Formats: sequence, C-alpha cells, structure tokens
Amino acid sequence: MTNEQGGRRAEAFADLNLLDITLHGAVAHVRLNRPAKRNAINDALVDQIRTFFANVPQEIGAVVLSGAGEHFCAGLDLSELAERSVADGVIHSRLWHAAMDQVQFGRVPVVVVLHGAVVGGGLEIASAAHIRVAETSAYYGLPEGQRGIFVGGGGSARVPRLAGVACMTDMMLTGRVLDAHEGQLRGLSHYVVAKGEGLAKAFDLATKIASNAPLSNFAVMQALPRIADLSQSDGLFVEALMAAIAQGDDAAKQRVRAFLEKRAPKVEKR
Ligand code: 1HE
Repeated sequence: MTNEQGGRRAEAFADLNLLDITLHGAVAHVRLNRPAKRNAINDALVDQIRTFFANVPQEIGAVVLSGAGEHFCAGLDLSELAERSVADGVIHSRLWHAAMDQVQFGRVPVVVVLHGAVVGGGLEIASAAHIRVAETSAYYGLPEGQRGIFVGGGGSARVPRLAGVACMTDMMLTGRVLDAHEGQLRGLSHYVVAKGEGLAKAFDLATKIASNAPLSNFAVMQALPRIADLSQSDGLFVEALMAAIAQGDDAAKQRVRAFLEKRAPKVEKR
C-alpha cells in the first residue's frame, strides 16, 4: 500500500497511530499526524516517537521527519499538563529526553522539515534532528516563559548549541518569535526553501545521506557532538580513534579506491 507521497506504508508500525510512516527505498518518512491539534505532542506521541526511532528498519539509511497540516508542531500538549505533580513532571521530562535522545543518537541521521509553528517542544524535537530544512512559513518560539513553565524536552541543552544562550534567553524571557530567515541566521535551520518545497529538499538530502558509508554517518552523529563537549585535548584523542575506526572499514577503502581510480565524483562547487 502507498500513501500520497508514493511510499510504502510501514505496516510494522501500524500501532503508532499518531505517526504516518512510509518507506521510500532507503529513506523513511515519519510525519507527526495530529493536525487538528497542530501536532501538539502528548504522552502517547512522545512514546511513539521513541518507539519508532529505537526500531528504524535495517534497510533505512536516513529519516525525513515532518508535520501534517499547516504547522510543524505546537509543542507540548498543554491539556495534559494541568494535573501533573512535581514528581510526575520530572518523570515526564525524562520521557521526552529519552525520546529526543533516540532521535539524535539513534541509528540513522534525521532531516526535519519545518513549516508554520515550530514552538516549544516542536523546536526541541527539531533541534534533536541532524539537518533542518525550513520553509519560509516557519517561525520559532519558546512560549514556555509566557506559559509559566520551562523547557523540558532537551531544549536547554540543544537550542543554545544551535542559536546560543543569549538568543534562547531572549526567546524565553521576551517571547520573541523568529521568522524563517532570522532562524537560519541564528543557526536554527540549515536551509530555507519556498513554501511547499521542504519535503522535496529533505528527501533529496536524506537520499544523499543514506548513500554515505554507515560508519561515516555513525561518526558524525555519535562522535561529533560528543567531541564538541570535550576539552580540545580529549576531543582530539577521540577523533583519532574514530578516524582510525572509520578508515579501517571496507566501505572507506572501497570509496577511496574508487576516487583514486577516477570512478567517484570530484568535489565541485554548485
Ligand atoms: C493545542 C496546542 C498545544 C494547539 N497543546 N492543544 N505550546 C504553545 O504554547 C503553543 C500553543 N499553540 C498555539 O499558539 C497555536 O495553536 C498555534 C500558533 C500553534 C496554531 O494556531 P492555530 O490558530 O492554527 O490553531 P489553534 O486554533 O490555536 O489550535 C487548534 C487546536 O489545537 C485547538 O484545539 P480545539 O480543540 O479548540 O480545536 C488548540 O487548543 C489545540 N492546540 N496547540 C494542546 N500546545 C517538553 S516541554 C515542552 C514545553 C512546551 O512545548 S510549551 C509550548 C506549548
């Protein structure tokens, strides 16, 4: 069975009813699918995100993540917040952390398509992805300050690594909303494309990513952010280990030989 994007429905994930999951060769497309609630993330959806990213099918080399409807994601489902105790709040935040860690440190890179509202927990999940493609309709906000709460889905660790502590402080204290271009200038997205073009761009990028050697992708996903958190001396030591492991793999040997034998493309400016 196929969906409107022409992918094969991933029947193994039929229970994940808040996600629309289709497989397109080596790329899986995962769509947050609660458009009536602007893809607000309730507990069930957090759990489904964690489950999918912990079980990415073996044939998949990259994931495209997007949101159904006019908005990428309205953040935490606020209707579930009201009755939570302090102790339940800590556990709830840790469930988000587990799901967002699974996105960032799962098996394959994730390209996210951002459009409309990318707010609160929506920005938190976007910042756990590896590549962010924003349509011009995208806007970024952290309304937690206005709602009397704090980020709880990993935002305080991930957003400053993209946009800086000063930018996040401004967004949370003043409610400042950044448009797609301001977001790109701040490092919140890698690409800005016209309305309606985000998915095609993301598939293009994800297809390229999926054709990389798996160990190179692993190193970028797992080693790079950790090295960035280390002292330079420790980071360089880890880099040497990771470089040697990647170089030693058959895929690296074949790819380097292909270049030397003029069978692989050169680096070219666009
Ligand atoms: C929601 C949510 C939600 C919409 N939780 N139900 N996030 C926020 O503070 C953002 C709140 N949402 C909005 O500002 C707006 O909904 C949007 C700008 C995203 C979209 O506006 P619009 O006019 O297209 O939609 P709407 O009419 O506001 O919402 C449509 C429905 O979705 C409506 O429900 P209905 O039953 O009346 O139809 C809304 O109540 C519902 N809805 N957003 C619950 N967030 C891990 S900690 C993370 C902390 C945070 O993420 S805090 C930020 C929360």
